[in-house]
Amino acid sequence: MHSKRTLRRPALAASALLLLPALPALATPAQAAPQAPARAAACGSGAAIEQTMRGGGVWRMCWHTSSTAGLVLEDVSFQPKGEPEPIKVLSSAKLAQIHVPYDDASVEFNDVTEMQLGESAEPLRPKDCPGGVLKKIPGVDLDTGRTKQINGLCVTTQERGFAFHGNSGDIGEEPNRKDAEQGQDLVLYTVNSAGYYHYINQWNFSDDGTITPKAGATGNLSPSDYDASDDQGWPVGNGSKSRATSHHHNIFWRLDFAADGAGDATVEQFDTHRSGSGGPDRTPAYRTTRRQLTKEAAGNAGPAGYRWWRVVSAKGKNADGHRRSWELVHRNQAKYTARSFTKYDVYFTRYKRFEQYASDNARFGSHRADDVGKFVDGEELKHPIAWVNVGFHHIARDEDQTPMPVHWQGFSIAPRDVTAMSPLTPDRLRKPRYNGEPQFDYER
Ligand SMILES: [Cu+2]
Repeated sequence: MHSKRTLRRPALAASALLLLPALPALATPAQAAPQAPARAAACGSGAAIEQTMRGGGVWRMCWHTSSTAGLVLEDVSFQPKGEPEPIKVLSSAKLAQIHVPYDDASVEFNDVTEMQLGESAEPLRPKDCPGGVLKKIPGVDLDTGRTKQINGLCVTTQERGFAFHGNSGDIGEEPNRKDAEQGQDLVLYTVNSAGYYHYINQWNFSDDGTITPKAGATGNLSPSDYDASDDQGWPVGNGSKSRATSHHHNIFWRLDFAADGAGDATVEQFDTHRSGSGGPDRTPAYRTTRRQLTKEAAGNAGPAGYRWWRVVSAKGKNADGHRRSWELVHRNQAKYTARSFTKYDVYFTRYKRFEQYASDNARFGSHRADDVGKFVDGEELKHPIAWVNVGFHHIARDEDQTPMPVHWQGFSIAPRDVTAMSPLTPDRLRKPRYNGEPQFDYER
């Protein structure tokens, strides 16, 4: 009888095991013809992407692929409309693990490191990348098992709905006007298989400076999982004969911030607590406190999102004199607490070259600490690396057949005080009188 593991992920499990002894190559050389020649040089061996958004801002970044994480982004900057220079946000950003433990306690997968997610890019067709451009990345030729170049990275733009909608009379403009604009994202994605699952590894870069990494799970439920081996499962199919075993998808991203181009940013944690009891005709008072994390740390966003973090630029200030920062907007859907690296939503660690994956990190050298839970060991938090963990407990449903509808997990990196006003604020409202407490003519 086959082991469940082999049955779950037949093709890749075998190839991944064969590859293990020769694994250390972390990155494959850059792919694809570089565009924007002037910037390509700055990307070293990587390729450049430069996109001017409809709202006037410009996203710039370099990219390459690795055999583990797949798409790796470097030197990500945004130049809001009106700013003289690009504002650097990230030095590097990538998937740091997809950890999939099954509720029957039989197996747990590390799809990025063990399954070599980056080696299983699926070819994309023009219709898989509406309005965009397909770039060549390495994929595996299923006939020969060899790596070949495929159209695997989509670079496109997408509508994101309202960017804003407001009435300028509220801030004292006469005559008042309605302002409304539709927002736009620069979107990058690859599709990588891990056994029966296909993961969409996607990065959205919004015209307001927000970055949203997200992973979409699709493909098919594992054919060998319809056995309710967790003594529960969910009946999928006619009657209750087939019961799909539930499991978690714990997805991690690693972010090396370069706030304003420097690695010496600080990290601040904000906590909001109820500070008064209120009364029959008063709501309770709330108080938000801030503290700088001076040592490596891990934490949870809290059930109601009452804790959050921001990475603060050491040198950059906006025109209002406020320090530039980038906030992690994090809402964990499910928390798997059985492993030290899944206990927390966010980990901040001091940069170390050999700390690259949220789990299974020692696969690339036995001297390396194995997971992000162990990276947090009391060191001073210089050059902070953010590790973001977003969990999902997958209890399958009838609709998960077939192919399974995409289920997304992700978070956002939102600018906080990067510019004095929103980068999308209409030019006629970019005036001192609309920045800060509004002034009305009858007051003047
Ligand atoms: Cu699943």
